[in-house]
Amino acid sequence: MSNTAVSNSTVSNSNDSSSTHSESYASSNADNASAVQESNNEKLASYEAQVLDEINETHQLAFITSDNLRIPTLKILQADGVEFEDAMAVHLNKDTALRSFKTMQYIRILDDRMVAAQRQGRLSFYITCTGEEAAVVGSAAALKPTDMIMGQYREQAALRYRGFTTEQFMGQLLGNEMDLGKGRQMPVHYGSKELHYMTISSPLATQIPQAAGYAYGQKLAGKGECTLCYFGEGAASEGDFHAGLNMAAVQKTPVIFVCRNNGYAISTPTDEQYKGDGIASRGVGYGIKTIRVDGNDLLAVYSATVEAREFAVSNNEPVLIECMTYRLGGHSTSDDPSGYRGKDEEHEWQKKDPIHRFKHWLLNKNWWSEEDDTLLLEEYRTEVLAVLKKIEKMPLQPLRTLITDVYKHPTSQLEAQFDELEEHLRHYPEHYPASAGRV
Ligand SMILES: Cc1ncc(C[n+]2csc(CCOP(=O)(O)OP(=O)(O)O)c2C)c(N)n1
Ligand SMILES: [Mg+2]
Repeated sequence: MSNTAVSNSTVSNSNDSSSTHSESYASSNADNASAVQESNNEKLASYEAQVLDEINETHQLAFITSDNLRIPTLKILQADGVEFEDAMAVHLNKDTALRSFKTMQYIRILDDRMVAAQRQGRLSFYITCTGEEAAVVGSAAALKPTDMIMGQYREQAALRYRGFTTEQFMGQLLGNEMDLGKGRQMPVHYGSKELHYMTISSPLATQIPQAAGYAYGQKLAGKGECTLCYFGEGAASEGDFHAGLNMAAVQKTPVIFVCRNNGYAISTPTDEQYKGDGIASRGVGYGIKTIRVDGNDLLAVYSATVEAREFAVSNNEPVLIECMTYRLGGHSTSDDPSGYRGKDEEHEWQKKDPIHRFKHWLLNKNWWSEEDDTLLLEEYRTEVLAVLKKIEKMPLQPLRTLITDVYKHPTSQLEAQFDELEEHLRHYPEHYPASAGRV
């Protein structure tokens, strides 16, 4: 296979400013996938031989460029939901396939409705997973339920896959008495001890070294569990990304790093974020087993994560999966993408919708029908709207939860501050109507 094919498949991650994330990504196809892999393996082998093997010295001056390492993208499903002819065999059973599909459909509806609720002033803030559902659900579905998940903030679909309820989502979004986090966090900072989903903290990339450390604990515990850590390609510019990957590699900890490369960090496109071959090439740099997959192809993401999990747990080693995808919505409800990207680009990616693609695969297998789909969507829409109406009437958390459950007993300083707070609210009730009424 020619080098052109190799570089075309990954050129979006190169410094070629003439190509966009979407154009270049589309040009990859599975006809050349195995040849690309072969060619890539050869290159890797020769790269290792030349550079990594100390015995193999060179006496000719030669720099290594990013062309020496072009990582292909694993694709199994075409945009119409038909598997590529030469695609690897996929082992996804019907139950997991349907649960994954329903989770994606549910999250799409939840996201749409919550954005609408924010526009109506019923929520203060929201972040959607729209367009990235397969990257999140495909990876979460490959885990054991007791594996830890550490997310960034756009992975609510993984939490739903594990059974987070509509009441729990909305309790958190409204910070009311249904909220497991007791109203202490901004909306979308979900967490569930029961579902092994670490509470989100939005300072970027902090979850990455934490995941390396948590997985180190799992290795010591020896129960065959691992941690899956999500982050965006923008977060991979943080120092914590490098510290976390290096630590996981050196300490040999069973952590699966899943980068959602969705083309943007708020308004910053990937070609202003990095110059090398995406995020995957960095995994190789840290000595981590790495793969790049089509993040809009649930079968590719699932298959890669199954293998990654098996490898991580059997060898106590990290794995990096880079999912090439696209953030179809705004960064958050505070963002308007029309200021920094065109509609044409969005339309191109709408054609690659991960839900549409997987649905057609299910229809072709006769595991799903259009009637099933209509009923399911109607059921979810009704549920989401009914639960929102119910949950938004619930009272907020008692004010005192601000200081309880932090230390075993509130410290005298916290008690003194709380007294001051109550005093303040009594003085200025007009500025704090919701809280003051309950002091
Ligand atoms: C340490 C830190 N710096 C900056 C921010 C502001 N911020 C929030 S999200 C974001 C972009 C992250 O992009 P990416 O990691 O690609 O994730 P995506 O939103 O695309 O899923 C930035 C800069 C932050 N939360 N934390
Ligand atoms: Mg991003």
